[in-house]
Amino acid sequence: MPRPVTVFIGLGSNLAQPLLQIKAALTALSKIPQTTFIIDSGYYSSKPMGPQNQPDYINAVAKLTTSLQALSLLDQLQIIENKQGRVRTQHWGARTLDLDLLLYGDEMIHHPRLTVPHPGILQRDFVFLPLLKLVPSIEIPGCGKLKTLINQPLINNSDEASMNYAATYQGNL
Ligand code: A4P
Ligand code: MG
Repeated sequence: MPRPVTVFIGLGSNLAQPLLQIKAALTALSKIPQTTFIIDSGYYSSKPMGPQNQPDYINAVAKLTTSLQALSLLDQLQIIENKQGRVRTQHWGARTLDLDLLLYGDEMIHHPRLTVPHPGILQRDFVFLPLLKLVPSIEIPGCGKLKTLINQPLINNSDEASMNYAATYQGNL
């Protein structure tokens, strides 16, 4: 059995009772084979990134350890998304559940199905705020300390980052 790897999953929902969707997804994450649920960040509300004619989001980040390979973990995440009624329509459009593999140990993965670290981490406050809440000193492989990176003006001037999604901590609802 390979040594467990610490991973972080980003959760997002803005349809069909988003808070319940996120709660159900956290329960489902805790049942993934060869995987242990460690902690979640609590819930954050945020304005939509992408098309604005969609409801606000609930976001969270979960920390797990797993003995699954990264692609097998992605398979499990997609099974959970599909079970919770995810239909892929518009890019960045409304969804019942989005599960992103943010970090897989200290690995950098470039695969047609999987890019890790997730390329949106630094630009999305609804991802980096919960991540920093869980691990204030967290490092992004290939980049450096997250806390330092999000304060660099170059990164925060990119198109996506020029929007502030105003992620707001809602506690453990
Ligand atoms: N894929 C590659 N790398 C990864 C990864 N690290 N984790 C591939 C998960 N999947 C990864 O994803 C498309 C494909 O990406 C997958 O099949 C997988 O093989 P998708 O979720 O089907 O496609 P998408 O939703 O059109 O794109 P994407 O990039 O996943 O959307 P995002 O970036 O996740 O953004 N606004 C707020 N406030 N909060 C949100 O959570 N989320 C989105 C979706 C838009 N606006 C939002 C939020
Ligand atoms: Mg996604």
